[in-house]
Amino acid sequence: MNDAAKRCGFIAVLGQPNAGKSTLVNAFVGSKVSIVSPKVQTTRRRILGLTIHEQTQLIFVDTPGIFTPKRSLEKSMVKTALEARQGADKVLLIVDARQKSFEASFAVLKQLGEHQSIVLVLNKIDLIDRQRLLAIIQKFQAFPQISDTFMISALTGEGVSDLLQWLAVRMPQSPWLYPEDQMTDLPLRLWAAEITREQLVLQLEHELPYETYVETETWENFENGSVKIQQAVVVARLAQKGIILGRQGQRIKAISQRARIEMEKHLGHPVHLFLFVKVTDDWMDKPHLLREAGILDS
Ligand SMILES: Nc1nc2c(ncn2[C@@H]2O[C@H](COP(=O)(O)OP(=O)(O)OP(=O)(O)O)[C@@H](O)[C@H]2O)c(=O)[nH]1
Ligand SMILES: [Mg+2]
Repeated sequence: MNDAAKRCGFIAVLGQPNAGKSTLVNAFVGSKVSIVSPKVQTTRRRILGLTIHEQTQLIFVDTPGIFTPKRSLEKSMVKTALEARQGADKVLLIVDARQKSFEASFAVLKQLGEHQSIVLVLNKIDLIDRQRLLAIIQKFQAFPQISDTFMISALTGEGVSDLLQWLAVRMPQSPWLYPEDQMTDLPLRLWAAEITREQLVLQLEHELPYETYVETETWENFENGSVKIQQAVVVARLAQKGIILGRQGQRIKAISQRARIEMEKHLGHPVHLFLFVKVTDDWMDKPHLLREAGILDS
């Protein structure tokens, strides 16, 4: 393709926790680059999802949800989200259209300010009736920074390709910044850690200690194509170890099994996954450990 015809740009994907940001980025990319769960604060770091549409390479920046942070991990997550706007060619604000009150979304809009235009994306329209959508759109009219509004379901895919097409032709002319077949900037070791964390979130639900994170300790590729991955599930207190292990280790076994299947699905070859639990006191208040967990960049 003629380089002069190419386009490439960054699209920041912002919104409250649980709005469906990661589901949407995965839908754009057509693969699970970012983990998804029914719980808030699933995404803890900035993750790029890359896709090509005709002459355009679109670089979606998935972010942690924006909310009022209290703990240091939360503060760094919200900071990461707000910083994703810098240098973005378009900013999408994903809003869960099913919410009863939109006050929290209005607060996010106020926080984002008026200097950068925002594309409002009402998500989860599969869950509400169309009549309500018009009334919701009217509620957002008080914000002049909203340049356009889309209504989508990231889960069913409704409206997603229209939005992709719309974004693609609005990206600046530029050579592509990433190789054509690359889907994310996340190194495989971190991606695999995220896949295991997704299973922890899904299988432990409210029992999962907030502080838990996963670290890939070793990664060995074998000649027959299979891979051996050893990961630590890091918890803050000894008492939390038992929650992760479950009775006779049944829970960690189930987590490991599901995570392995997910990894194999995406990697396309057999995975031997070994999980163990490690206790590290109060890691969330220690910047060097936050950095190790990929939450602080520098
Ligand atoms: N019905 C329906 N559910 C959706 C839709 N989009 C996302 N979800 C669900 O909403 C939940 C949250 O989705 P995520 O993609 O993890 O949300 P997020 O905005 O990335 O959340 P954080 O990372 O915590 O900020 C999951 O259970 C998704 O399956 C949608 O269009 N329709
Ligand atoms: Mg997310």
